[in-house]
Amino acid sequence: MDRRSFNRRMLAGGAAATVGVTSLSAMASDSAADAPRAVDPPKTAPAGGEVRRIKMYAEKLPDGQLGYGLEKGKATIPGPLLELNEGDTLHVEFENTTDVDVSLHVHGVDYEISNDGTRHTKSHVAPGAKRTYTWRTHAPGRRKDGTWRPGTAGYWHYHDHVVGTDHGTVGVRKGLYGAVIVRRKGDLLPDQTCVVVFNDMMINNKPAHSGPNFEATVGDRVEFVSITHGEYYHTFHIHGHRWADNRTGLLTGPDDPSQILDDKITGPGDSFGFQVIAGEGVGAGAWMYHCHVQSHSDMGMVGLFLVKKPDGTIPDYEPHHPHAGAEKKSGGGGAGEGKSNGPESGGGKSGADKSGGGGADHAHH
Ligand SMILES: [Cu+2]
Repeated sequence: MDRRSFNRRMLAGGAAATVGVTSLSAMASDSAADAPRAVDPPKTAPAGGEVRRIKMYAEKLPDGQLGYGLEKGKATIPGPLLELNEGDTLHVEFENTTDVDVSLHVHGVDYEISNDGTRHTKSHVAPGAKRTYTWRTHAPGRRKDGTWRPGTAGYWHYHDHVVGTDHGTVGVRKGLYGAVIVRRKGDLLPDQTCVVVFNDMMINNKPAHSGPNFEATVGDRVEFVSITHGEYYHTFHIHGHRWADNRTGLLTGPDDPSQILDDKITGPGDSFGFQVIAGEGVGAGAWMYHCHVQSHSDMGMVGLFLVKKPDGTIPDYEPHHPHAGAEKKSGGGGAGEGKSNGPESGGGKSGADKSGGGGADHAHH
């Protein structure tokens, strides 16, 4: 993970306004390694056009769930985070190591029907077999008739479409899903990306009240991708941070009309994403994120965004006795079957869940 901009931008709220070019160059000549530099502009996405090839495996995890992985034996729930830039082409050499038919079906990007990952198009993969799925992306532009064609950029996702039923209902329930991010040239790149999948009454197929947690340091640019699967609607809410309700979650300037949110409703098949500056204006802390449907949060659809101070500490947070309200309650409402099935999933280390098994910190069942 690129930490170069580690806690620099935390100053943006206050000091940066008064730090002009002059004082910056003064600091530069001073070149003390620990001197705060207020403006390291974030890296941005390059123009697309690359042709990339990856291997992907569908695997049965030790606990009986299913996962996608980039290497054999390394499958996770969610599956690997796949990032593309508009114009890129991705060839996914897909191998099914499970004992049932599996597929890879993607949302948002361009593909020919033979790459649909559905049974009726015979684009699924038998046990032990391989297949290459090709996904393409494009930049926005004018069609010949003068109308505007949007680009592929967005927060998308992939999932199985054949395990259990012709809609992959069992495959998705057991963990065969992951995030796809397609960026425009110039989009700001985050320091890390956290993928949060509301799947029935679980988050990333973890047991209730066990996260996942995500760690960052104040000032980090952190990207969240929210995906919803299963039977229920959910609302994604995060404490202490807000985002813009548009494709990147960022305002493009003072006149950008996008609404600012800290809670967004999602239903099965939905995905969206955004970036925040960790702790901006509010500081370090164990900031809760959760589904805001009351019975769902009570039943454990909650995790922590652990924003550390530069010295690594988190105010008012004791990992083994979280104040995060994660104490077990006797599920109200009954608005769901509470399928908090299964033991710890294969990891949830998709792309960026840096906490690894951090959720275990407060896995009180
Ligand atoms: Cu919910």
